[in-house]
Amino acid sequence: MDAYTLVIGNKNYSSWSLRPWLAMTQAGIPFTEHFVRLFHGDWRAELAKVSPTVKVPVLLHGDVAVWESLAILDYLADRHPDKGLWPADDAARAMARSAAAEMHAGFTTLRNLMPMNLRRDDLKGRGRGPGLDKDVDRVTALWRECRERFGAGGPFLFGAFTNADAMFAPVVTRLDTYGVDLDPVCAEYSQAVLTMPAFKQWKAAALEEPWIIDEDEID
Ligand SMILES: N[C@@H](CCC(=O)N[C@@H](CS)C(=O)NCC(=O)O)C(=O)O
Repeated sequence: MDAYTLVIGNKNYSSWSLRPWLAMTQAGIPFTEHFVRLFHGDWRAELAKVSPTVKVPVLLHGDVAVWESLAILDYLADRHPDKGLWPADDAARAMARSAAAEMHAGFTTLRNLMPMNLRRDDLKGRGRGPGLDKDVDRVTALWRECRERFGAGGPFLFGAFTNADAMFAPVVTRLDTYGVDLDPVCAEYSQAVLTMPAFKQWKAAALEEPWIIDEDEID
């Protein structure tokens, strides 16, 4: 079997890179990490050699390149059906995939006003602006619905960890970093993500990174 290489950007900032990295690490799917330091030196030229969009993440697998975080998660779920990356139950899987697609395509205001920054602990109460409440209300309602309908088997949206949690993990960090008050169900869910060993491993590496990027540059 060909080995996987996951091309990622700076762990402090690259919310899209976090998604497949977290899923692969949590699922125990081995991969080699190919780090590209974003917005430094010839990073675009380096990235252009492996990424059709000149963005991260990209999964390289033999002569296959998979880009877009959600497509990478789907590719992994297809190739590793034993890992439960999507819920087995049809209704749960439909909702998990819808929620993941909604995340991939949306929550733009939240993403713009609250860029991921795992190192900063001085941003509580910041990042507010027009349209934020609508995004926060929607994402928290969605998390509550997933938990209430399908979460009985564990602490994640669909009980056990799935790709849906990988997609929302950066939002969990943003609401935490910017000090958004959460209802008990969402607070408990957030803690489940923030304390999972794979996330802690990513965050520890992010805290070691010395580089500072203008957050307006990155999504
Ligand atoms: N829709 C893409 C978004 C990828 C993306 O925007 N990645 C950012 C880093 S988090 C990036 O590569 N930015 C570099 C640039 O836009 O030039 C995905 O889901 O993977």
